Amino acid sequence: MSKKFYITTPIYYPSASPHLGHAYCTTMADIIARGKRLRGFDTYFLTGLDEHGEKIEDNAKAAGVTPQQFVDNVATKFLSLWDTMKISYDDFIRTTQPRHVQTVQKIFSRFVENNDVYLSSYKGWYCVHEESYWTDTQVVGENHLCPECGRPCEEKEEPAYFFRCNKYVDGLLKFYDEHPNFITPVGRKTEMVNNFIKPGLNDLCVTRTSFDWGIPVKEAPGHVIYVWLDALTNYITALGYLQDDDSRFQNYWMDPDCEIVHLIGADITRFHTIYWPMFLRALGLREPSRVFVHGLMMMKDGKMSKSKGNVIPVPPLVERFGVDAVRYYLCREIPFGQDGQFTPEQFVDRLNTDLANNFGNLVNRTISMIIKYFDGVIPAYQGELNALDAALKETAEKTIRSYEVLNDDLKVTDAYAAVMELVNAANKYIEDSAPWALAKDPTKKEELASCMSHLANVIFLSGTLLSPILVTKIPEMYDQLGVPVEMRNYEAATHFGSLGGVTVKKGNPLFPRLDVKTEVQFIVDLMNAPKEKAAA
Ligand code: ME8
Repeated sequence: MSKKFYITTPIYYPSASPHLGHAYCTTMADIIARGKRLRGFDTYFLTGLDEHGEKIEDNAKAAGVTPQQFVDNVATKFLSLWDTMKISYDDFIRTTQPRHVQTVQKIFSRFVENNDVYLSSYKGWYCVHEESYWTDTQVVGENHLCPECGRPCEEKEEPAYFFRCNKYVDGLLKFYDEHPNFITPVGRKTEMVNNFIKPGLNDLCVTRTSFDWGIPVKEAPGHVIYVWLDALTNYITALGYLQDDDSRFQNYWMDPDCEIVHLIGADITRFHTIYWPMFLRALGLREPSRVFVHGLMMMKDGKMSKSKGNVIPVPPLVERFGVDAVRYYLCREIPFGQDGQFTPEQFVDRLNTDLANNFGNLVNRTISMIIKYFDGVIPAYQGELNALDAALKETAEKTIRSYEVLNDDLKVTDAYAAVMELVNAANKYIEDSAPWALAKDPTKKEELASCMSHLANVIFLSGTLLSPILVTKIPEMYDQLGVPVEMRNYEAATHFGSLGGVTVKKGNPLFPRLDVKTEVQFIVDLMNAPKEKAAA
């Protein structure tokens, strides 16, 4: 039976158009999901939108449309971006869908029945932007600024239901201890414990009466369910929890051996690592295996965000450089789990160095040599003839192991860096083996054949390992290398030496070299376009 893997992204607020920051998280989730599918895991990949809450209601009002019209409009932009980025999600949940709304109401009723929530009234500092209440000690300075986004909070009092956090806090700490990998990177766990749990965790306010755009509480007319309770449960409602067909929920969530990973940005760690496990406990359900906190895409002037006006629109970037290049940049340039700064120079440099000079060039050179020396037919693999062959094969096999271990540990950037090291090693192998010299000596025909077959097999392997990122170029590479359709899979590619006797076909370079000056200017213009538009 194949191993199971369930991965999710945050469900984004459709309050504005998506940008490269959103694309970053979803693309990384996609690369991870495709990597698991490639290796035969039973994989399910969920993304979607968090469509309720006061912020959406306010935005819709400002735009002169209903909240539903507003979110329907922004949803098409997200869907179109995921199409552009070739995101292979299995489901796209929107929290306004009846399947979600009805299930959240059932979940809330369970909380009422089990005495996990109680009715009281809430007074606190509310940040509309973060959809969060803060206490007197959490708001910053005299103006009561939101500790998360720095905007002023407003003081509010309203009747509300509260979730009994105290009932679950000890269990949560025990769970952290028993599952040291639950929050990654680990520094984030210390932050949660010291900043939120140790100072004393208040019961969480889980309904609102001050606005309407939310899921109504059946037990209390006038109350809508707090957007974070509504949002977090998407991870189970999308699988069919408490619905007629709950086969996916049973297959993934209820299988203790299924690895469940939530990918999130640091801004929403508190909700995912404190409240979400508590809600699950209250429902008698298992916790996710891991909450992986990825870094933020930064610009020179701070976090890339719509409100800062420093966002990079994705479609023109993809149109110019290709979707594979943008995906590769995101995965390889920003160490997964750390913040990364976008600069046009590094973007162009990364593509030139890794894709054009290193990988693309290896493919090009090898195919040209096979055409020149063997009429285009890849010699059958005969084992390793010399020390150089043996060393290359050993590196290839080591790479497969690292790729699997690093990917399984979500060290995704390192996993792909390891593949690039193999590609580097193959380029160096060409220099060391000097096939042009072997070709001049008729007694070296066998060594020349071995050299070509080693190169073709390293390309077959490294291209396949890169296929979760390079989703359009690897099929092209397979065509150029003459890989039969039935061999375009992980098993064949990791069986070193399986490729031989097939005919290569010279095609266009997979990744043409970019002119640094022209392309940097193109991106700079793209970055300036919104500012110019705003000024006009
Ligand atoms: O918080 N760099 O939605 P949201 C990297 N609806 N990632 C970024 C980013 C950047 N500059 N900007 C945004 C919400 N993100 C809730 C989530 S989940 C049950 C509910 C990514 O639209 C990052 O993953 O504000 C961050 O956590 C998420 O978008 C926040 O999206």
